Amino acid sequence: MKKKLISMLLSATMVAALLSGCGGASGSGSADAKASTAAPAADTAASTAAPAGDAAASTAAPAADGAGASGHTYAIVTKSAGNPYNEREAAGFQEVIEAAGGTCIVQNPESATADAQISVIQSLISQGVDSIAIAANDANALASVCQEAIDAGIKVLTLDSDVNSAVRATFCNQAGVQEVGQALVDAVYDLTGGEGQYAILSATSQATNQNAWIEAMKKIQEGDSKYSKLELVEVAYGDDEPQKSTDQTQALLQNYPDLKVICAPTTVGIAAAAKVLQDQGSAVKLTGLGLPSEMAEYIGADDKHSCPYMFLWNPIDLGKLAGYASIALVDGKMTGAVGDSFEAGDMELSPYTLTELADGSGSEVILGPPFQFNPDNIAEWKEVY
Ligand code: RAM
Repeated sequence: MKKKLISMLLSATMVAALLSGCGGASGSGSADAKASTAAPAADTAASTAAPAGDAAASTAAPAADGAGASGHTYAIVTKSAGNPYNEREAAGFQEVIEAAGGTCIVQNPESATADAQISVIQSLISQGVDSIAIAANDANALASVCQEAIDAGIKVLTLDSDVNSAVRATFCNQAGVQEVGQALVDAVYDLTGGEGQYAILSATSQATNQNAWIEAMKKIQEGDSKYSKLELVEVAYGDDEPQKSTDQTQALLQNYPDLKVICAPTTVGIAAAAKVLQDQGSAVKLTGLGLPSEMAEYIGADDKHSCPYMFLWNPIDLGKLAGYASIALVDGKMTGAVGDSFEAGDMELSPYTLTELADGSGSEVILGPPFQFNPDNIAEWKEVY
């Protein structure tokens, strides 16, 4: 236990160091890069669903196989700036690229829109980077700029939120869409007592990942009479902006006096909603996808806490996975075809194999299952991410 705590503190320090070296756009040539290359390669305590790992073994694990990364430039484009989830994702990516001797460019667009990403991607194409990993704000609006990048010889992949699968090699998916949808519907079922009104507070209306999870929730609900007494009254959009998410939460409370639960499948939305509900002493309960470090004060089983439990995965590991996938694509060790596999250093499930998307249109690689955070484990995990 002691070892685990030390390891988590190390991990938290590592993330802090990485975040401080990971501004709007950072090349690894800067002094900032030292912070991340000096950090330990990995840490089991920060791994997805394994709070009880033996940390000593993993901190001693070797860094990424750096062959081929040196001399190459790998970019990551997050959904938007100012979102701590995105910062952790980029930190994991940067750690892997720099440990392998590559140059990392982190781009956080000003807002969570396709337009903001298009101009950033166009500039990366002009710079002649070797790969671009994108957390997409829109599946289709980014298609032509992704094609432009591919035509320029750049490897394009996605993480967190996909584009149309025709215009990227593969998608680093944080968890199976069906698994996330099922976890959320079951949480809503549990917290409503199996019947009554609930609302969803999402990110942007175009976000591929949130839309896929919401679609999965609706299908699961429609397909099983167990859920027939649940009523989804509205899907509201807070655009992954704290203020808009706060306003949308207040509007939901006002418009639906019988509302029992809000489900927010976005770390920004859930944190904003948690504060509104807890400050107001509302009886409406909250669940969804949240960062433990932002949600710890709202998680609890009693009436004083707005969120009994929620889910997520390790965003640092998701960034790391995309880093390793980028290196493998640039090295020519994989093309993104279903069945391709790639080494991911000391990550728990390495080597990872690309599997087929549910609709058969392309490949994805899944980080792991969603993990539940509750009053029993939140104190431990809020230190990690
Ligand atoms: C927000 C973003 C991100 C999503 C998480 C759960 O930070 O919308 O894309 O994966 O929430």
